Amino acid sequence: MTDCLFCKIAAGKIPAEIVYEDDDLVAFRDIAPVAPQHILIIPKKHITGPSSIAAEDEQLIGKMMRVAGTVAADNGIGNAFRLVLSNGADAGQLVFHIHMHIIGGRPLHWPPG
Ligand code: D5M
Repeated sequence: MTDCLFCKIAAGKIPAEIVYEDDDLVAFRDIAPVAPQHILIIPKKHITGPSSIAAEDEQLIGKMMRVAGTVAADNGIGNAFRLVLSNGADAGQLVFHIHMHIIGGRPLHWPPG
């Protein structure tokens, strides 16, 4: 998608602090961290959000979840982290390219805000 911030990051057209990249996924540090460790992982494919995941995306989204764990381990987050996906503006989604927050580095409480 031409006018998507995260598509531009995935394509290297906008700089980001990338911590992981492969053919399908990119992970980069969140520009507004809510914890000492706050990384976003996205598919390079433009998917608007969780409710737009098609059957053909199941393997890709499964991979995104699996790699989130290795990204956490490789960046010193350890075993205590939270994965967050928001769907829709009323749920706080600001960027309409699916992204999973990997949040850690401090005790995390429930419920979130
Ligand atoms: O989260 C969208 C997240 O995207 C939010 O935590 C800020 C982050 N963000 C926005 N622009 C950038 C850039 N340029 N680099 C890194 N991170 C960014 P949401 O779940 O949609 O509320």
